[in-house]
Amino acid sequence: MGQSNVGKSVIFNRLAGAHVTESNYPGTTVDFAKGFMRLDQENVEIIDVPGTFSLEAKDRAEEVAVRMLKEEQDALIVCVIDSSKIERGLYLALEIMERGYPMVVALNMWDVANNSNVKVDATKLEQILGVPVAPTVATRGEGLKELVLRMKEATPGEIEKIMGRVGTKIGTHS
Ligand SMILES: Nc1nc2c(ncn2[C@@H]2O[C@H](COP(=O)(O)OP(=O)(O)OP(=O)(O)O)[C@@H](O)[C@H]2O)c(=O)[nH]1
Ligand SMILES: [Mg+2]
Repeated sequence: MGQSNVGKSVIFNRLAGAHVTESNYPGTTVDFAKGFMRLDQENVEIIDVPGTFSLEAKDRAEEVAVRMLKEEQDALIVCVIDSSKIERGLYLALEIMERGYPMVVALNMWDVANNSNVKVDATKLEQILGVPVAPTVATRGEGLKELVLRMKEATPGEIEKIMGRVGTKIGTHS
């Protein structure tokens, strides 16, 4: 899951490879696509959904994503965030964690962030969120192996703890 245009379909196509039942080409996704990938010697189903800003769907494409999340109660969520606009993606990430889904974050567009003045500290973000965070450049396939490896460590984020950590930081005056 993730906002629009962050690279979800590119990641989906790369992970599912030849095992895609219906493909979502890069470009705005309005429906979902399913495929399979190998994880721990098992074939697991993966689903590509349209982008959504939040879990309060504002249009039909967003509704597809939100409905899919509700239907797939035992899903592991890969939350894809555009590293160059990280604060926008965090809102959805927190919402997903609040619902109790195990999650990993793909900090995609890592190349774009690195070519700009945005400096993202993936390790720090991982410490704050308490879920695995992997930088990726989906179009070049970079970081995807690591992303898949980190999926095994995904546990539901403990939202109260995160709020505590965020709160501590916000509340600190120098
Ligand atoms: N530079 C760069 N471009 C990327 C990267 N990942 C994806 N893109 C490009 O970003 C655009 C959007 O990718 P999509 O995979 O369609 O994005 P999406 O999140 O599925 O978009 P929606 O389905 O509309 O929500 C495409 O032109 C991709 O080629 C990346 O890591 N770096
Ligand atoms: Mg898409």
